Amino acid sequence: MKIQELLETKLGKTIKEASNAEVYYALLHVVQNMAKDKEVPVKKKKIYYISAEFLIGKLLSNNMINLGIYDDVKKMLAENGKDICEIEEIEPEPSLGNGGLGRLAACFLDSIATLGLSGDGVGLNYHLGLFKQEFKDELQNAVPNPWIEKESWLTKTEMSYPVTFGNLTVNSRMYDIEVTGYNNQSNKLHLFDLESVDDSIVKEGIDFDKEEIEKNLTLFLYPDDSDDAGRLLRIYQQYFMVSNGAQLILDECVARGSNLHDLYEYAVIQINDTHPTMVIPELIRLLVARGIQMDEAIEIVTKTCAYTNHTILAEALEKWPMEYLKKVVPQLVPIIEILDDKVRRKFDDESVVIIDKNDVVHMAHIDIHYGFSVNGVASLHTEILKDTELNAFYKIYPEKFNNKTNGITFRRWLIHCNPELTALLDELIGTGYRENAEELEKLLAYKDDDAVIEKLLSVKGDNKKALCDYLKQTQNVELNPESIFDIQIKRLHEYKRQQMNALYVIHKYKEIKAGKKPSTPITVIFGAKAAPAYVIAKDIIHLILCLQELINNDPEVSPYLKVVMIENYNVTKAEKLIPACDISEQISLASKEASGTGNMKFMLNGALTLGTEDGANVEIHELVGDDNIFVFGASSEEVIKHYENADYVSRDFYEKDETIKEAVDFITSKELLAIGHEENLTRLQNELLNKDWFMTLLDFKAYTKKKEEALKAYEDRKAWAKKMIVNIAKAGYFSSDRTIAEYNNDIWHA
Ligand code: NBG
Repeated sequence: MKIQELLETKLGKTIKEASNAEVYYALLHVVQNMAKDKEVPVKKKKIYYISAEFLIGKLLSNNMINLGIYDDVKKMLAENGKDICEIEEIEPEPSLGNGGLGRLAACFLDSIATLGLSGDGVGLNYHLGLFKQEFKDELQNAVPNPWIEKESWLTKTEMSYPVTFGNLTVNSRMYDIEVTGYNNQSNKLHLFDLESVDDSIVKEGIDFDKEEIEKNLTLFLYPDDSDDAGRLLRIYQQYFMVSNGAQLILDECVARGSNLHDLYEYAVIQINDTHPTMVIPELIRLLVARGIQMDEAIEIVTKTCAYTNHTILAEALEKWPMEYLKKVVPQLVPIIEILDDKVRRKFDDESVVIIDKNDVVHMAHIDIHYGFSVNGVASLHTEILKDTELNAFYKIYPEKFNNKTNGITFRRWLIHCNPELTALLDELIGTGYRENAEELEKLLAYKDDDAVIEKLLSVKGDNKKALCDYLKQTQNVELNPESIFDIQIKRLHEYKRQQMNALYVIHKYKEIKAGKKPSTPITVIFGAKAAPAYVIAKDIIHLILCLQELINNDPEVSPYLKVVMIENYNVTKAEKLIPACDISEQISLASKEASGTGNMKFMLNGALTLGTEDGANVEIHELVGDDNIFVFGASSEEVIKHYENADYVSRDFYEKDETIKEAVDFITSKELLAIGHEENLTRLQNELLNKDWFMTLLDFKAYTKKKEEALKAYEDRKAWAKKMIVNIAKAGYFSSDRTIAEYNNDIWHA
């Protein structure tokens, strides 16, 4: 049957007669069934990607692109008076992730299916998601983000497993989401849930009783962990995820013919950061329960599990007090003790133990000793792991360490989000790049073609206009599409240094006030959620919102400079912002951003990077060459030395430099205090002056200088467009299809 007929049968009326919402739900149903028909037949080995986050974004268009029906459906809908973009708007965005780690997991599932590999995701079905960000009184407000509707991409399955926490046993429910591959088969994302979860226990904002495990277990991703109950809840969630995952994996492998002694020939488990680490002792426990000797069980599991590290920030390397584990997962405690004992017998080095002398369990250490692979997510990051952060482990297991530079799926981050650029590429270099991303290099042949340059600039201009319309509609801000769009969108963290960008905005504001006007107006766009318990991060948002209020309402300044903080930044908004960007802000303190993936999305969409030599920026720099990127700031070696010698004193920079002093002082100026709160602004200023752990003031001068250079370069439109071409052409390396092919060749062998 043709899609129109399928839809109309489902609708019970013609498409013309149906509302946009009715068409959306009918399409969802039809597309879901098409995906189910295409599941990858499992041969022997299957990949299990376990992750606390899957930031999958809206699925309708993505699935239609992957199934190869998008263009036809769009046309058919248009013939029936329906606009596909309006239908997309109906879909709620699943709130199952937080940032780069979760979006990476989503891109990886797409690429695993696209490469025709058999591989499923395993995670949790958070009812209220991370949280929804609202701005009120220039402050971030966190409220629940319910996203699950009666009809959705989730399919309730028959699968259920018992999971025991001390003297509480619960029975899970597994929900599945189809994961389509581009022109290929489909896999599944398995999300575990608990039927007793009850969102009515959420009272003020995102507060709820953290001790009612049966009601709160899968309410939120990363519930507040600033108290004991919150930290315990995180362990409950993690164990629930991995125990379900482990039971599912064992059942599936047995069904495929494994005798469990050969588990590693049937399954490979990729542990995405440390949240799923307990899958290791849990699998050992389950294997022993099924009659395998402890030593052999440990060996089997070690051959099955592989670990990806996504950060060197200490706060994110999880360590749980043994006391917590004894409360939540007493059955794992003896196993973790055996794992620790084995390590202690073999290595006389306190820095590699599992249970330290304070009785704290180091989750990453379990992964490294009892997994067969440890990978970082960009070259620089992996080198830092080997040389510094995990050096003691690298010395023991050099063969386990490997790099897998991150990637992004071009289906979502080009074909879907930037149809105009996609059409131009199709016209110029054919469609081969869609499956073989390296073919984007063919674009280099057009570097000196004036007609192509013209078209490329016009595509960018159209995308900027579309963003202006969207922001007018959604946030009621008036932007000038002729201005330079300078965008920084990512989670809010001091190491990512949104505060440095905000200081630049202050600097520019002061210049304009003093009569020095930029020749092309500048629009600085931010988008970021701050963890609700991260006080300084929320203060930075407050500063940006105050600047937005001050600057956009100052008739002397706003024709030349505007500031916009996107409310509730998410995947859907990223899809609108990235194609419209001119300057991509990637300004983390060198050594701190493991990779970054937004940097790759911007490059692919023809934005130029203004960045430090950090994470994957280093590889972008190598690919495009000095002339096509704006690089500044202290190197990772310098930064690491500053930390080692503890010799960075932010106040010295403040006192020695008039520009820095002016910008930092302005945070508590009468202009900003008239808009914002003294408490927040003062606290932020003090942090910069007395601590500045991520060395904002160290790089500030180099940053402003490089930014001015970029703004100047923008004026020569033709030269700028050539740089855009080089960036797009060289982005092929960052396809997640390349990353996944490497995971499969080097780690998974599926
Ligand atoms: C993030 C890093 C990013 C990286 C993504 C994906 C965590 C813990 N880490 O730099 O900060 O791009 O992981 O690897 O979210």
